[in-house]
Amino acid sequence: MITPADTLEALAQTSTSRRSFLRTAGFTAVGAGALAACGKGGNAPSEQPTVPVAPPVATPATIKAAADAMDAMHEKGLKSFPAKTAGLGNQLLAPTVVAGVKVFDLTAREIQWEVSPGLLVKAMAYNGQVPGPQIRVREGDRVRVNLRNELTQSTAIHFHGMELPNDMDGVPFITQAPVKPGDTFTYEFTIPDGNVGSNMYHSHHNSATQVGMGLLGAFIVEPKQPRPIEKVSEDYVMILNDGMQGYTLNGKSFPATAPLTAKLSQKIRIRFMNEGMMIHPMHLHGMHMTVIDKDGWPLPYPFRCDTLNIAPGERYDVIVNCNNPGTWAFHCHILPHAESEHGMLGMVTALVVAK
Ligand SMILES: [Cu+2]
Repeated sequence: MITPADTLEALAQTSTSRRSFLRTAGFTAVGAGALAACGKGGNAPSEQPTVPVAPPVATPATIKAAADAMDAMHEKGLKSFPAKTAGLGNQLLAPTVVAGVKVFDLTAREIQWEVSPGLLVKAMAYNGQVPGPQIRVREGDRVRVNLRNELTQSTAIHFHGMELPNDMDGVPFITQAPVKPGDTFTYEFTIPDGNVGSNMYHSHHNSATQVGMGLLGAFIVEPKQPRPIEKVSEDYVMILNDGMQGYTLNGKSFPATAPLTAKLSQKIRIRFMNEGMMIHPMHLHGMHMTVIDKDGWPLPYPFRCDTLNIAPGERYDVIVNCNNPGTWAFHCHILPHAESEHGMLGMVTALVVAK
């Protein structure tokens, strides 16, 4: 696991070890834009750009040249945002309704996933998506999830935050046998009253690898009676992850992350979900967030903040009153998760409030 301390140390190393760090962390600072700034393409280690440094005897001209070269890399990265990549995760999965039961079919298999432009990583995915398809059900629904395992290892699904009968909890050797490669397992349950809000589903088997590689998704339960504060123009899900694919928001690293958009005065909801192994303090510029739910449970006293620390497994629901027009940076404030000398990377996106 890469810690922030490791990250800082790695960044302080020679360019050779920095290249290796960038590769293993799946860092995407060196996206197409940054590479283009150096007149190079691709992700081969030998093609990483060199960070400009002023020579030992610096003159105003060499200092300016080094600063200009670094700034050009930052500008290229930002100008390429939002960058196009193949594949989009967290797509709403419509159920088939069979005798009143909402049925969802999930197939787990290994795929290649484009996490940022040109950077293909090994992934384990439900239905070919990272994160897996978004499942949305309603309080009181009868739900069936058919899991087909096309991986080369066993797996299982845990419905994180749901208070289900024990045999539906999805933990191999505690509540069920592992679902072997080639096998199918069916989960079926009724959504308990009051167990609503932003929950998740993910593998609970070899999970540091399987969840890190993409076997996760949003499991959202809509309440029978929404609160007035839940009336919003847009309902965004932001799933954080930090495994072998690098620092990602909804399976993509900057500049391939998707911006959040709103019109002036609209209210939006953001459902933060941390599926990673590190904390991520998410910071919004220009406007505050009002935190209404923790782990799907309404807070008796919603509170305001601009930086919200989200620990592994946690979910927070926030409302943003988009009353400040402009393009606002929105990023993890553990800075190596968001920026390097090459420019912005990883857990960075923007909230765009149109006039
Ligand atoms: Cu972070």
